[in-house]
Amino acid sequence: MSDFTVMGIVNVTPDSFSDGGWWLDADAAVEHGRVLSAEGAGILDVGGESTRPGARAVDADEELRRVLPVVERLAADGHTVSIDTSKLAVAREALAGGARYVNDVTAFRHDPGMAGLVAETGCECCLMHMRGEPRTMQEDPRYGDVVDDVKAFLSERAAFALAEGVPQERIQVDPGIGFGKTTTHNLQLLRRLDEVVALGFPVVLGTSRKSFLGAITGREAGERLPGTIATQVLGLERGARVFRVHDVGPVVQALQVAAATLAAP
Ligand code: HH2
Repeated sequence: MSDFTVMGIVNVTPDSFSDGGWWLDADAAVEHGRVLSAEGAGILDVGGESTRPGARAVDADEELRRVLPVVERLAADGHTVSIDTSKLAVAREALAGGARYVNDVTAFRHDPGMAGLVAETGCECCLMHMRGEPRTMQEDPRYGDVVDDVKAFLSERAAFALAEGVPQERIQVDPGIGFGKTTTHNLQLLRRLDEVVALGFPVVLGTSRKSFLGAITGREAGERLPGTIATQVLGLERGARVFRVHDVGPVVQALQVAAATLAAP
């Protein structure tokens, strides 16, 4: 009931929404990953392309140039490294370089061959819900019932991964907070996260510093840690298992206390 893993975010990008450019240099990114690990991150999620609303796409060569040295060095240190990419070529090189987890925000839609690669290499994967693509996803997002629609999408994507040979226990799912959703959609997904958990796959939750927290509190991205913690604790209580965050130390502490409370006799 109380097990959780914190996934620390290592953005090797010039334009990520809250820390773009901070860790673009490989040495800085590796050092940042080591710090997040020391703070309690069980997985380090290395990404070389921003997916913020309106973000510009990056080609595979540029993405690899950014992430590969960072993946290789963190993996060589013994950290569990996830590659945050939707490109087959990037995932392939990152796995060869020691990554053990593929975090694909397109849930294998951008590159269906990704499922076969995950099956072949025996790594784990996260399938995330997104409406449309980052460039346009925030243009008037609409759903029938957002929770039902996200569940149907994730079920279909998980069935695809299973059919391609990825074993059930290596699949995790993510409702994709902030990806083609209004503030109300994000809050409905959080409030009813237990329904996503009921699909039977470990649920990954990524709320860290996101704009719906700013819409509620009026705070800038760098000031959204308290709001982030509120959502992560609620997510734990509803059964989420992996928490993707920028501020690892404070979130680990909050989740330790929340987990101990939930486990109290
Ligand atoms: N959110 C972001 C990127 N990748 N992956 C998963 N599984 N879930 C998420 O919620 C998620 C994700 C966006 O956050 P960040 O990496 O900080 O920003 P950017 O995409 O601008 O680099």
